[in-house]
Amino acid sequence: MKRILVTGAAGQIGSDLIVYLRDRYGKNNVLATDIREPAEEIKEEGPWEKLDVTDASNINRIIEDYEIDTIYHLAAILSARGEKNPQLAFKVNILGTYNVLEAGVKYELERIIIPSSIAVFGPETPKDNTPNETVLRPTTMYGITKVTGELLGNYYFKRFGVDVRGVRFPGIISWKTLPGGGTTDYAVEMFYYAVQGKKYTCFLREDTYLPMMYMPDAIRALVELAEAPVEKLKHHTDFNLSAMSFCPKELEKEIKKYIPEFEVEYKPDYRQEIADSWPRSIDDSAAREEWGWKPQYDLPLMVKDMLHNIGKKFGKDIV
Ligand code: AKB
Repeated sequence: MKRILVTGAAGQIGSDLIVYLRDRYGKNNVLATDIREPAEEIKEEGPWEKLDVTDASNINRIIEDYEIDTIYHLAAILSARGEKNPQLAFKVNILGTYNVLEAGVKYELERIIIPSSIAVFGPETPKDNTPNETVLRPTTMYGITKVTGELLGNYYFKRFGVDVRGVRFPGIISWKTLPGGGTTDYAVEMFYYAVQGKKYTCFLREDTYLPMMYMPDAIRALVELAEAPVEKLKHHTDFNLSAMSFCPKELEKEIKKYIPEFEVEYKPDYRQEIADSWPRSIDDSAAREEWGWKPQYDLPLMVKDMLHNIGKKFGKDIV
């Protein structure tokens, strides 16, 4: 029986992952933890504990109390927030990951899943169809911490036999919980403005292509990788992952098919430089070959589902 600890459970990915894992492994077998209070639904439907991942003794206490054998370590400071406070990003992302990996050794955990990001790439990386093995010289603190996390995870696998796995997520789009502090956040914000009949000011240029993924694919990717037989994996912590690539203008046009009066203006800020340092599209053939990865959502399908669900949140029947 799996006993799973999820860090960062109140965040964008965590709040969807918790529901999925509790359905799959049983409500009481999935412990939600975060430094912030999660949504009521997460607290009511299963166990939850406050956890600061920079505090190793609290991680260890929780693993012992709940007899944890698997960790999904999501707690992290993302790219844009990380540029506002690089010291905090370093502390949370590097120390948090180190504490989780050390706990993996101490408690002989069965598996640790640590998402990485397209932020591991930098301006010198090929921009189109970016290969799995390529130049990793990020220019953001977030990217630097994610490269470190990938390398540490591979090291702990080889050196201590801890089964650490991870994917390089593109921008994740979802309707349940807003993302916080990322460069790809515009792709979620745009929907909320459109549905509420408000004009949106986009912080990226209209032609900025970035790799993106819809949340149901992202959750499935994490769990499919977590459950893949280890002998099939040549990579461990650093799988490229792809689903769709679009620019803000294309997203605006797709939303306008349902909400024609929607207006967007483009005023790039400091996040443009971050976006310009990342790939436009990703080659994910290693994930496809080694554990059968295949996305289900493209841009039109994602937009339809997002507008349906965000519409419902605001009592509007858009799709
Ligand atoms: C961010 O924009 O920082 C994240 C990411 C791509 O990892 N969404």
